[in-house]
Amino acid sequence: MLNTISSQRIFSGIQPSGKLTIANYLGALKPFVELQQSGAECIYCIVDLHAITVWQDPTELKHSTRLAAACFIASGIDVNKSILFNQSQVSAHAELAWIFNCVSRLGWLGRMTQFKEKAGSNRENSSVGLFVYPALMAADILAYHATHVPVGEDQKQHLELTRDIAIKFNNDFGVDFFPVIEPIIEGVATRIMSLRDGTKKMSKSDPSDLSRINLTDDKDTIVKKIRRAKTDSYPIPSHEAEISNRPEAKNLINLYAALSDTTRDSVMQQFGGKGFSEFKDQLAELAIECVSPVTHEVNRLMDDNTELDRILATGADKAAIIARPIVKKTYEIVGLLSQ
Ligand code: AQP
Repeated sequence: MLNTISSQRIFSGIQPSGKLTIANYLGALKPFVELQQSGAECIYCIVDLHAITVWQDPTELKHSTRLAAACFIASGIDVNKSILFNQSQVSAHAELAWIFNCVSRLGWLGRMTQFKEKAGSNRENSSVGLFVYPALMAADILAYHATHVPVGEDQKQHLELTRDIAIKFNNDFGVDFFPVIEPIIEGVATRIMSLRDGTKKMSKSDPSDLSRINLTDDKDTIVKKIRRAKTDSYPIPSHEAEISNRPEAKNLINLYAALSDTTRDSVMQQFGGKGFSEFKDQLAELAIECVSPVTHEVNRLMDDNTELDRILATGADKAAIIARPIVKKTYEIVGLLSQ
């Protein structure tokens, strides 16, 4: 798919809700770079307004936003080819989100599994922002009339909602204004799981640092985390049929396949029947090979906050030029008087 969409407009984002992980790299940043290389017009956003749907320490949030920007650039996003900015600097996102809050139905939002997972048993005490998160995500994408959105598997339901919102808006107002977007969810890295629990996705906000590999982890930390990754007491599976009830084994095999650009089958052919110890050492080596150059560059970029802030502000100016007329036209369609 990647090579057939060079004439399209790509939008995607990452929350600065912690340190970016190897799952964010494999599931998002790496495909973002491939899309940039395909020649498509790419708009990448650090979605800080999404991050504050759960509590963020203000000083930490600023740091995490710059860190995320550094991770994008260190992973290969070229700010002269792609637009990179943080969401709160472009008011179109919040403005369009309000319109979409009025288009979305309570029932649609109530069915979102991410809300149910994040709100957990404390639903009554979760923020309204967390509930309407998917309407803001629809605004992020549709403010640019983006056509394609690369994401990991966890965002699939939100993208279906973006399609529903675009269709309902167009029907309600009798227009053909918002595009019905196509998700791009490809490869073995679309759902990397926690190193401590193969049934939970790897998340930058997981309370356990051992559950994930951060893009800022040093070599020793990566080795330690992979050695301590949960496995079972059986040998490595040799066939697809043997992994269905072994989430931790499946996850490490997936991670190996993603890092070595190969398939799960070929990893199982190489290691099937062996113990996890040698496999984990080789997996740690691959993870270090992937993460170390990024970490090195991130550290260099984080030495100059002024330059990172300048890059984000320049990106925001470019993004606003695209989004402003789309919001203006939306207001006109809805019947809001504006200059
Ligand atoms: N485990 C994952 N495997 C593959 N892709 C993943 N992504 C996230 N986790 C995985 C992809 O990374 C992009 C950015 O995600 P996000 O920051 O917007 O929010 P998220 O999906 O909720 O990611 P996290 O790391 O789990 O953040 P927190 O802990 O704050 O909720 C998306 O494309 C996502 O699919």
